[in-house]
Amino acid sequence: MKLYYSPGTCAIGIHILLEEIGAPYDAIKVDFAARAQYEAPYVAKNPKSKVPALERADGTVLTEYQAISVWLGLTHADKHLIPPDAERHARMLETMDYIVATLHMQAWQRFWRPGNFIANEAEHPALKARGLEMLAKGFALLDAKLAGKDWVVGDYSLADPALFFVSWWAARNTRQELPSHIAAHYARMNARPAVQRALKAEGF
Ligand SMILES: N[C@@H](CCC(=O)N[C@@H](CS)C(=O)NCC(=O)O)C(=O)O
Repeated sequence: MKLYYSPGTCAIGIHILLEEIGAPYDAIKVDFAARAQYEAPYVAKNPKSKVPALERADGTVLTEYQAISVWLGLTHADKHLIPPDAERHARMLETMDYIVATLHMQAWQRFWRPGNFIANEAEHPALKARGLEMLAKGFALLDAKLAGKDWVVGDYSLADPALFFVSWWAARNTRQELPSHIAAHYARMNARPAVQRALKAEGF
């Protein structure tokens, strides 16, 4: 397998899962500073010009955190990254969708890329502030759900690296104080050897 990533992005979530699974893979850096995601060699791999992308042994490429993580979880069932019961399986997907579709693509996007929403730069500070406000609401919701649990659905699952990357950006990039249960989850994630290996591989 080949993981296409750029350091500091949401691709860290899949990077962590690959380390948890322990199957052989190559991590291939896409140079965002050089805008390599928009150049022909990478566009041929992933026309969406995004990371993460996972190239499998047959040469096909899978994109989107949820699709890649579910595929990894199902093809490495012995690692127990997907809960066996319907309730927790559904709750895991519910949380992943909220993190990816709302916290990442709506809240963080407003903060990182206000120009993707409104061209008028005078409106960007308000848009960025709105992004952080949406994020705070999301963290408060997830914090309440984490009470009394070490991991998102009880046992460690595909949802935990997703929560990690949105928490990581808040803790590292914008120095926000995380609510207590999210902060404890973030500390537990940082203590996992797979997380340390993935961070180190990306230069952190
Ligand atoms: N919904 C996608 C989001 C992927 C995404 O937006 N990745 C960002 C990095 S965090 C990216 O590659 N951005 C490159 C660009 O927009 O130029 C997923 O969950 O995998």
